[in-house]
Amino acid sequence: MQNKLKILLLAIVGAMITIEPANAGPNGDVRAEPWQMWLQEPASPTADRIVAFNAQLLVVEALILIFVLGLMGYIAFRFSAKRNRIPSKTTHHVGLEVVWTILPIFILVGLLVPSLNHLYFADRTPDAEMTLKVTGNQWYWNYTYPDYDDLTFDSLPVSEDDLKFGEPRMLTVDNKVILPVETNIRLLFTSTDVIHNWALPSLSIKLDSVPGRINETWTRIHGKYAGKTIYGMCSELCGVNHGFMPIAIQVVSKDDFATWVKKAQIEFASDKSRLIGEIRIADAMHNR
Ligand SMILES: [Cu+2]
Repeated sequence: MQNKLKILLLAIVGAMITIEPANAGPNGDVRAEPWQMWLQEPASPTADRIVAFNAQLLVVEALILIFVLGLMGYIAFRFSAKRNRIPSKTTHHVGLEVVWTILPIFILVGLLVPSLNHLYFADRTPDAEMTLKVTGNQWYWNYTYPDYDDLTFDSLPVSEDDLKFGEPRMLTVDNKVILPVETNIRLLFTSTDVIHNWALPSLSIKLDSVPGRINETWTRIHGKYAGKTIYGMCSELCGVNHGFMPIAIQVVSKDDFATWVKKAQIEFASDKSRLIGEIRIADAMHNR
C-alpha cells in the first residue's frame, strides 16, 4: 500500500514537471502535437501572458478544489450518524452566510482585474509597424500587405498526395504568410462569403473574419522563432471544406522579410491584377 502511494505521488509530481508548453514539429515548428496536454509554446507577448495566466488560474482552482473537498470530507467524518446521534437544529448562521457570499466575490474580482488587463493588451497595438489583412474565403485564406503596395496572394492547402517529406498533413499550404520577427503587426480580418476564424494557438489569436466588417488584433513574434513555421487553422464551421483551411506563418528576420517582399511583388503581380479586376467588376455591378 505504502509503495503504491509512493508511485502515485511520484507520477503526479512527474506529470506536473513535464507539463510545460509543448513544441512539436521536426524543425522546432510550432503546431499541435499528438496527445498534447498543455498549451502550445507561446510565441508572442499576448501568448506569454495568456499561458502564464492559465497557470495562475490553475493554482487558484486547485486551492478552491482542495478546500471544498477537505470541507466535505470533514463534514462526512465529523457529522456522520455514528458520531452525531442527536442532530443539530441550526438552520441559519448570518456570519457564515456573509462569508460564503463575500469571499467568492473577492475571488472573482481578483480574477477579473488581470483578465481584463490581458484582454485590453491583446485587443490592439497603439504603434503598429505594419499591417496584414486576412480575408477568409470558402475555403482558403487570402493575405494582403497594404504597406507594400497591396501585395496580395492566396494560401491554399496542399493535398496529402503532394506533401514533401516532413510537411505536416492538413496543415501545409502552398503559400505561407511571411511575417518578420520583433515587429508590431496589426492584423485585420474580413471575409468574402461566410464567417471564418483565424486561429493561431501559439500567438493566442482566435478572431472571426466576418463578411462586411473588419476585426482587429495584433501580434509581435519573438525573435527566436525566425526560420520557423507557426501553424493554425480555421476555427469557425464555415462549410464542407472547413477542415481544409490551414494557416501557416513562415517567421523570418526583418532583412529576409524585406528581400521576400521584393521577390513576392514580382511573383504575385498577377494576383494583384486579378484582385483589382475583381474590385472593378464589383464596382461596375454596384454602379449599374
Ligand atoms: Cu473557414
